[in-house]
Amino acid sequence: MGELVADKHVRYILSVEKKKDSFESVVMEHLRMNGAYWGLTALDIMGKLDTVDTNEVVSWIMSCQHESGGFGGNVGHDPHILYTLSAVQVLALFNKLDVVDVDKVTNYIVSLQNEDGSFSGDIWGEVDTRFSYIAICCVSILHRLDRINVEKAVKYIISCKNMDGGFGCTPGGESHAGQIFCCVGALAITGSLDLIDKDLLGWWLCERQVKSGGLNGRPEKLPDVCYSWWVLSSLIMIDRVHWISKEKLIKFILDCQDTEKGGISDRPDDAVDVFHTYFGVAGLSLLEYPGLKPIDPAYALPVDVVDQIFFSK
Ligand code: GRG
Ligand code: ZN
Repeated sequence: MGELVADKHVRYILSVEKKKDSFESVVMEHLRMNGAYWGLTALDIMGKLDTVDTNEVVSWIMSCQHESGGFGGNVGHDPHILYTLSAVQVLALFNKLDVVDVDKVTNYIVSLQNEDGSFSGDIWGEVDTRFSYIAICCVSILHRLDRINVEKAVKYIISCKNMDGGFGCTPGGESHAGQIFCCVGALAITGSLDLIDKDLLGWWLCERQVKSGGLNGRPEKLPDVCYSWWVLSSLIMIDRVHWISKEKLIKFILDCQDTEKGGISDRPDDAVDVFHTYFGVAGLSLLEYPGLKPIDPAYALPVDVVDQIFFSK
């Protein structure tokens, strides 16, 4: 079996950041904030965050903040809860949360909670359990969980639970591994994991492993490296990770590397991108692959960063 070519992945991530005119950068322009989170978190897990200029990143992030308190995907873009979490996560990576007006960001998140406990993604109102996770994760990092209605938020998430043990994006929505990560992560952060039938959900999740060792996001779908994050983190949070073959999954992820130019793709022989490079490296970290920092399955941040947030006061 091959090895993780970490040095090449570091070089790949840094090169994408520099090549602002490349195809990938143009496509990513509107979600640059998410891209920054993926790339920088991957670098941190590989122990190479010090190759980036902290002040440059922090000042760019702050220039993406809107007067409402939310952050946009890039300078001058409209704020959205998706980018707001990424901005807060990246500031946490650099231990720079003190530059942000915590109450201003919190007020933006609080303004997006609906009467039924759900969260909208922005002023346009789309509701999704992704936004419940993001809101809860974000205010928790900011030590402001008490500012949202946690009881209602949890109740809404539970209303999105299906008979198969999984969760969808809204009540009645089909179970999907991405939404399951969001719901399990939100329940983990709020201390509500006892509301999950762990054996039932664990069964659905471990059935996501296919012959090649990779994981898919729903029955009958193709495996994809990003589910090494969505599925695996969920299995860890409910204590059922021993229900899949770790060795086979490690092999699948390593097979998705571009061992010459660096980067990781969704499945073997596809083109690499920063998103799957992050999820591949994060998945390997969850699998305790040697040489990588451990990552927290609920906050999606390195464990030392989470410890810094909660235990440094
Ligand atoms: C901090 C890690 C982190 C996340 C923030 C944005 C977010 C919260 C969570 C997204 C969860 C989600 C819905 C992930 C799924 C992404 C994905 C690969 C969607 C593709 O779905 P389909 O149905 O693909 O197009 P399949 O694999 O089913 O063919
Ligand atoms: Zn994917």
